[in-house]
Parts: sequence; structure tokens; C-alpha cells
Amino acid sequence: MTSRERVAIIGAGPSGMAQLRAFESAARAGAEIPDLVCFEKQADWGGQWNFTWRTGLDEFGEPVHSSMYRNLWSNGPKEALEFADYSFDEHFGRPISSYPPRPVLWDYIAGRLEKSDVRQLIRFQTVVRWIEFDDERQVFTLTSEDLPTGQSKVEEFDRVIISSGHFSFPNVPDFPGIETFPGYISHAHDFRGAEAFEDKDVLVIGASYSAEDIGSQAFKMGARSVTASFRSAPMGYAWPEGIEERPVVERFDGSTAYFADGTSKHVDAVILCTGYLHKYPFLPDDLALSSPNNVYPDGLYRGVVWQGNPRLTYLGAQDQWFTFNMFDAQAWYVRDLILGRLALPDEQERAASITEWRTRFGQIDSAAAEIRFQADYIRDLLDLTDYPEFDIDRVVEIFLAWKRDKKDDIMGYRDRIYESVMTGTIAIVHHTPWLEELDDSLERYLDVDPDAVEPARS
Ligand code: FAD
Ligand code: NA0
Repeated sequence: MTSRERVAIIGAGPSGMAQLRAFESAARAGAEIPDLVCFEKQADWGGQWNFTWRTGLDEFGEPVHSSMYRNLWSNGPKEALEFADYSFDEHFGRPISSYPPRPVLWDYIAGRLEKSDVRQLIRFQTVVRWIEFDDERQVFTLTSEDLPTGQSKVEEFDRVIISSGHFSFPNVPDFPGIETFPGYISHAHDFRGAEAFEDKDVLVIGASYSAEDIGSQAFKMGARSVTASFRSAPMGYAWPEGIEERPVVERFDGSTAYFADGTSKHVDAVILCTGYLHKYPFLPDDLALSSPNNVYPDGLYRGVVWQGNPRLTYLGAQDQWFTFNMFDAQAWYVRDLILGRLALPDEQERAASITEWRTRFGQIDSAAAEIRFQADYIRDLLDLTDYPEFDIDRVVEIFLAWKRDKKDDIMGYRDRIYESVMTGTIAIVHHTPWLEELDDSLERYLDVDPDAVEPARS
């Protein structure tokens, strides 16, 4: 690295924040780091975890980024996503439960960076409009816009790190007859809360996390019925009375949905939980990742380096079992490539590595195998850098226990607790079961009864 090297980081969500943290930790240890500019179109950091009530377009006419909603609690145990260099104990000063609500996790992610001065490297409310690469000069030209003033700026960077997320641009399929459905229709991206579904018949289309959790939220808020419609396979949980699964919707007629098994049902509201698109509107097609949502998108060496141009890297582009600590593993690796601490293999060797991992990816035959695959992927990165080691096999065990807990009790799994792999701390049982808790604020969450009942450990 030369001291003049300039690096652009696109997005200050958990991935971009991990990248800032990685560089900051190297600088703290005395390394010379490049000039970093992080562009963030929202007014604050945290990415998806930065809740907004807005949907569609924001106050500047920009697509709203976050898909999160009120009452969202972590869908996996926090012990599976804990940072190895900043524990929950360090942040909260005492044990907390295993499935915190969104504001609590936002506070944790932000807390790690608040002790440093990296916030000044972020240009908030600044959207990246276009990036081009000049082959001859080996530089990127980046055009950004300061949203409050509308002023655009053109700058050059030696490297670009894409951390703009891939759960923001909804995948919106069409269904015959839906155009005359008289009730409420939206995509999970625009869902902000299920209170309005009290006494309503709700249809969620999809069979993954959004369908599972938005259906559960509707049930929690008093929906008359929740129907989840699957295309490939049902979620298969032991749903409480009031939630059922049916095959895919073939058509709508008025407010009646007709399913592939020949059954039909009146519904008041339809929420398309049909996933998201990898979309990078600020990149030309030779730099933009194009992939279904999976754990090993094609074209990325070690899951991060763009094969078509290794000066470009992507963080968090995979489908995610592991999240925050995976982003860290990636960010530390990318940092070390940029600092010249690690050598990048030549194009052929990188292609062979991508093929090898993609072949393994193609052999995955179960969720457990996919979790192990992602664990192996992270381990491969961790072996290369000074990110603090942690016991990934124990994290895998936590994920498998989490899956069992969901099978046991889909409405109660968030009341279970786990042991931290980083500190050995055993979580406490939250003062109020998930199904009864309607206030997801940080203040309410931290208002813990220290004599909470002795939990059943997973
Ligand atoms: P994001 O969080 O999406 O952040 C990307 C950032 O880039 C945003 O701040 C955005 O404003 C910015 N950006 C985008 N485009 C531009 C641009 N052109 N210019 C400037 N800035 C830009 N993970 C978990 O571990 N546990 C959970 O419980 C969980 N729940 C989830 C619930 C929902 C509804 C969704 C959608 C995701 C959930 N996730 C969860 C996964 C989530 O994707 C990750 O936790 C994490 O937020 C990914 O971080 P990221 O930084 O890669 O992307
Ligand atoms: P997600 O559930 O939004 O999670 C994203 C689903 O859509 C699949 O079931 C797919 O079926 C279905 N689908 C797509 N097209 C369809 C069509 N035409 N007809 C019927 N079904 C269709 O998206 P995906 O990609 O997982 O599933 C798409 C992310 O958001 C995840 O990372 C998750 O962790 C996160 N999330 C978290 C939470 C909480 O933490 C809540 C929501 C989302 P098929 O047939 O392809 O299987 C609480």
C-alpha cells in the first residue's frame, strides 16, 4: 500500500462498520492505513438495524433502505453473532437475554465504534450514484450526492468496498388476479408492524424468515387467521391454532386466494415475503454482483474479492446464517489484502478456489450442512488474520440447538437462552415472554428483574 491509497466503503451497516473497525484496530496497533471514506445514504449507521417508519421513497425521494419493523427481535441467538473483539458483556455490563429486540442490537453494533473516532470517516446522507473503473489508470471514479443539498461530487479511489446490503430491493412476483384484490397488499420490505392486522385474515406468501416472522407477528397482534403459502416446501413448524400452511397461491379472485392444492380462502391482507434482489444501481454490469440469495455467490474469491476486478470487494454478499462475526472475518481479510499483509493469488488460482467452494456449495443437502459450510468458510478467513479466534464449532452447535428449539416451540423459542462462546456468560431469561412483550424499546428491555426465574438451558 502507498500512503496515498484511497478506499471507498459503500454503506455503513454492520458490514461497512466492520470494515471501519478492522482498519481502526490495525491503526491502533501502529499500522499505516489508507484514506478511508465511507458513504452512507441514511442519516445514521446500522444499515437494516436503523429503523425507519418510512416506506417506499424517503424524504429525498431515495428508496428506503431498511426492511426492519417494530417488534422485530433477533431471529437467531445473539450468541451466534457476537463480535469476538467486543462482547455483549463488555457493552451491557451484565448478562442479557439471547434474542434481543432490534434497538438493543443496534446499540451493541454502534457501541463498538463509539469508543473510536471512525464516525468522522462516514459521510452520512450521501448516496453513491455511480462508480466506474479506468483500466488504464487502475482507478475508480465515484459520483456521490449529498442528499440534503443535492450537490454531487466526483472523486477517485484506488479501491472500492461494497457493503450496501442485499435485503432492500424486494423481489415482487406477479399473481393472476392480484391486481383486483381489494384488500391490503405489500412486500415484507414495506412491513412496519402488524397491529393493523388485528381480527384480519392475513396471507403471507413465502416460506422463509420473513414469512415465518411476519406471520408470527400477525398472530401475536391478534390476526383472526394467518395463512402461509409456500412454493417449494412448507416451513413445517408446529404452528398454534390460527396459523396454517398451504401450497403456493395460483390466483386471486376478489379477496379469495386459490392455492395449488385446490383449496381457497378469504383474506384481508397479503404480504409478499418473497425475498430480495441483489441490486447495485450504482455499478456497471461488469462490476455488479448478480446472484440468487445463497451462501456462495459466484464471482467472488473467498466470498469477497470480485473476480472481474480484484480492486473491488464485497462484504456480506452471502445469505446469512452467521452475520456480524462473519462480516468481521471478511473485513479483517479485506483489510489485510489492502494493507499488503496478505498476497492475492493470481486469476487462475482464484478461479480454481471459487470453483472448489462452489462445487462444495452445490453438494449442500440440508440446513445443518449449510451452517457447517458457512462455518468452514469463516474459519478459512479467520486463519489468515489477527481477528480474535473463537470456537466456531460451538457456534454451529448453538445454531443447531436454535433450529431444534424452533421445531419444539416456534412461538416460544425466543424465550430460550444460550452460553456465550466469547465469554462463557449464560444469558438470562427476559422478564417477559416474546409472545406477550409489545414494547421493543431498549429501556423496557434493560428493565430486568434480577430475580428472573431459573431458565431451562438449551
Ligand atoms: P445492511 O444492513 O443492509 O446495510 C447496508 C447499508 O448500505 C445501509 O445503511 C444503506 O443505507 C447503505 N447503502 C446502500 N446503498 C447505498 C448507496 N448507494 N450509497 C450509500 N449508502 C448506501 N441478521 C441477524 O443477524 N439477525 C437478525 O435478526 C436479522 N434480522 C433481519 C431482519 C430483516 C427484515 C432483514 C432484511 C435482515 C435481517 N438480518 C438479520 C440480516 C441483515 O442483513 C444483517 O444483520 C446486516 O444488517 C447486514 O449488514 P450489511 O451492512 O451487509 O447490510
Ligand atoms: P426473506 O425471508 O425475506 O429473508 C431475507 C422466500 O420467498 C422463499 O421462501 C421463496 O421460496 C419465496 N418465493 C420467492 N418467489 C416466490 C414466488 N414467486 N412464489 C412463492 N414464493 C416465492 O427472504 P429469503 O430469500 O430467505 O426467502 C424468500 C433475510 O431477512 C434473511 O437473511 C433473514 O434472516 C432476514 N429476516 C430476519 C427476520 C428476523 O430476524 C425477519 C425477516 C427476515 P422458494 O421456493 O424459493 O424456497 C425476525
